[in-house]
Parts: sequence; structure tokens; C-alpha cells
Amino acid sequence: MLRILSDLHFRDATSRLERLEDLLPLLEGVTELWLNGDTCDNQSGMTAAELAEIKEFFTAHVPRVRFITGNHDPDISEEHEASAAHGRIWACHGDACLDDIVPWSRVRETLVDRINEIRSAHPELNYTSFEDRVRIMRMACTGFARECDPEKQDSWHLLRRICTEFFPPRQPWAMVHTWATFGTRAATAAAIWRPEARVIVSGHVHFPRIWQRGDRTVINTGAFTGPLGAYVVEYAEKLVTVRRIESRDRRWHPGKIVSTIPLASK
Ligand SMILES: [Mn+2]
Repeated sequence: MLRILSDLHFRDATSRLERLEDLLPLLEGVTELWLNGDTCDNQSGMTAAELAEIKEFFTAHVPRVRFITGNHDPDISEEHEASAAHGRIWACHGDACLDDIVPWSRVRETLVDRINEIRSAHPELNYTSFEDRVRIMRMACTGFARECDPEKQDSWHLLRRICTEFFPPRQPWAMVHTWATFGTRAATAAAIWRPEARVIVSGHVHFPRIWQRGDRTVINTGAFTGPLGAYVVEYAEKLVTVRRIESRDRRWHPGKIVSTIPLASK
């Protein structure tokens, strides 16, 4: 069985994932695992050994693991996407569907400046193709320090993080606007970049949700940070199953089925 998770944000003080072992119920019976970006924040002082330890945990429990890059872990691997079922399932972190990576963030303008600098330095890269666009975005995110240290959890830091997320108020509005438009953006982008994809799996916006757009289904797997929770996507026997991730006895389990999507041959 293939399982897809995203946005664990492991070692971030706001992540509800405290120990990797707590994920074991989600790894049982899994032959292939895709970690669809923001597994950790390897831009914020994480050592190479700490990163290797995180990767080893997963590879020790699942025969095949793909560490897909996100904006917080842009150099966790060289893989920016994955597909299965002859391309009918396609996963990427999802920030490539947004022109400015993080429209809701205070660092948006700095990131946009970086994107523009990289684009002028690399005129050979085509910002409208998925491959080049995601390369540019990952270059822009690499070495990008966070405004707040994600590992600090004293009250002063948490208060500062809340302030940097909600002020100025343009930011929460941009978040809501992104949530309202994300399904359509992802389906439209997939139609151009990966036209064979019928099920598009993303993370990034931390909004567990399923959108149907024509014959395409867009799934966002939410996050282990924030109040909205997370979904896990499974694929086995030509069936995509979306489940809520539930917390029991301090561990994370595949829970209630939210949706099943048959992937019959065309
Ligand atoms: Mn994230």
C-alpha cells in the first residue's frame, strides 16, 4: 500500500508530532511512503546528522520512501514530485501552484524578490513549466532563515509567532483567499503540467480538504501544526482512500474514511 503524508513540521515547536515513533501506526503495512514536503524545517539550524536521523527513521520502517521537497525543506532531496497509477495520481508539495510561494506570509516579498533575482540570473529556466518553476522556488527557499526560531517554544516566542502570522491583517486574509482558491488553482495547474493526473495530492496550505474540479480531484493533506488537523492518502487495489489522521494514546493512527476515489482504467 502507498501512503502519502505531508507537513509533519517535525521539530517545529508548533508541530503536534513530538516523537517520530508516534507515527508507527501510520506506517504499518505501507510498502511505499511519500512525504510530500515540509517533513521538517532543515533551513533553521538543523544539522546534517539530525536530518539523516529523521530520514533513517522512515527508511527503517518502510521499504520505499520518497522525501518530496517543500518550502521548509527545499533540499531534503532532489525530488519535487511523485506519481503512481500511470500518472493518474500526482503529488507535489503545492507551493508551485502559487506565484509567490507563501501569499499569507510576512516574508512573501523577500521570497518574491529572490525568485525575480534567480529568474534574471537564469533566463534559461522557464517559470511556467513545473520542473523549472519548482527549481527556482527551491533555490529561493534554500538558506532562507525563518523570522522566528521554530524550535523555541517559550511563551515569548509563541506570542511572537502568532504576531508574525496575524499582523498585518493582510496575512490572515491572504490565507483565507488561498484556501478559497487553492482547489481550482491546483486542478488548473495540473491540467497543464500533468494532464494525465486525476488525483492531485498536495500539502503546503495546511487545510485538510478535497475539491472536485471536473474529472480531477484535488486533495490537501493538511498539517501536523495548526488546529485543522491532517489527512492521509492511501492507494491500493485501484482505490484512493482519504482518511483523517487521529491521535490516540499519544500515537497517530489512520482514522475515519473521508472519501474513496476509484481509479478505474480510462
Ligand atoms: Mn507546511
